[in-house]
Amino acid sequence: MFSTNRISRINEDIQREIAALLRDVKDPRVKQGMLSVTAVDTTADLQHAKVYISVYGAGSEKELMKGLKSASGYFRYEIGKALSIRHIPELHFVIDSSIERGARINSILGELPETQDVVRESGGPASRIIDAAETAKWLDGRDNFLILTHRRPDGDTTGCAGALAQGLREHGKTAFVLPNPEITPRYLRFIEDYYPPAQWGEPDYVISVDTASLELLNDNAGEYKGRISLCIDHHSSNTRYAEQLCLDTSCAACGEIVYGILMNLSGGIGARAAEYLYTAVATDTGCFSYANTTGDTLRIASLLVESGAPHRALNKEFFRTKTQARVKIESMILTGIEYCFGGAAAIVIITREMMAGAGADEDDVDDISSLPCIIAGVRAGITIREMASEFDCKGSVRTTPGVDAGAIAACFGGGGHAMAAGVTYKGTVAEVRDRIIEELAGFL
Ligand SMILES: [Mn+2]
Repeated sequence: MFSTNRISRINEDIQREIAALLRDVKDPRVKQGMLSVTAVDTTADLQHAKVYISVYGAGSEKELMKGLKSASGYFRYEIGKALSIRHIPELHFVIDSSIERGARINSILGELPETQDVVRESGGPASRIIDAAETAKWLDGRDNFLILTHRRPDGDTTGCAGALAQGLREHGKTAFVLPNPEITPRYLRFIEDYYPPAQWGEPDYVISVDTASLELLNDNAGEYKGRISLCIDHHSSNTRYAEQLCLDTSCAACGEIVYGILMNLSGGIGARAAEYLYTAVATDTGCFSYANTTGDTLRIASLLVESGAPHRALNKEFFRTKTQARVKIESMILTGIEYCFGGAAAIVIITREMMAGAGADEDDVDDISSLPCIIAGVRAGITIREMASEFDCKGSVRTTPGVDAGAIAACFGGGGHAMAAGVTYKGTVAEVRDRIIEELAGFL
């Protein structure tokens, strides 16, 4: 017989292993919906283990159980390789319908990083890391929320904010989105219906979405910066400024995390929130074509479509439609493209003069930094953009696997993901270009 401590460690190990292995199972019966392993209960003699599975999304639980049963030999074999226990218990899968139980352990969205011993950007101790189920529980017990979006708002931050506000309202809560002064017409409709009325008082809880650090918030969010209760994010560069952080860096879009939270909160998602989240996920993945797209991304997108997201119209609107100004600026960019390192890097520059010449606004250059990476052989695509003045530049780094965009950006004090990162630079576009080429030499 094993001690309770030892058994609970074994339970955790088995749970973690099965959660990871589930991603590799190809059986379509197991692939339906979103699965999470909420708990494992192993008998003291190690003969049997109950594995509690929670499932979101359509599909037959009966078929799922059959699929899991047929995969259990594979699970036991892999667990045997990973864990040093002399007997691998027989696995018995049980559907766990209790959200309470799910709240205790893993989210559907995988393992969360350990809380690091850091001081929060806002001054307090490091954020407490919570998963989607815990986040839902936290929201469920509170009310009167204000949601913040980031500077230069994109489809992910606005889609998440709108969906969260909508989902919270459908759940009987009061929720608003702080007006974003930099919002463009492209994404306005996702948040403007949730702007607080003039007579609204103070929020009780402030939430930020898709926002890695406090400096990414607009000035009008200033009064809330020191009191953000919850941050929902997928950036590994998150500075842990909020009291609680629901972070999953394996997600291509923050929208995937918000989906998990709303499913935990209400067990379903309405058509409006589905539309917003589909946009969030689609725009952060270049319509599911960037390398950040995972099976989970596609599964969530499919569940969002089933919940009423008008994917055809959204894909047409966001990916198959270009303004004349966009076509013009793209043609200017492509004409001026510069190759370095034998074509492994492509650098494009967008000056204010080019923007004016094309008659382009912010919406017209949305996600333009993905452009240099469409060229064959390019492993690092750099877009340098002149911003408010000629000494005020923004660089975007997009890379293919194996070249760390975040590390390149870090040379300039910037940050982001492994394949997409950004920097701001005080200097001219020509200076940034020279410095980036210097730094790139170490990466290509
Ligand atoms: Mn995002």
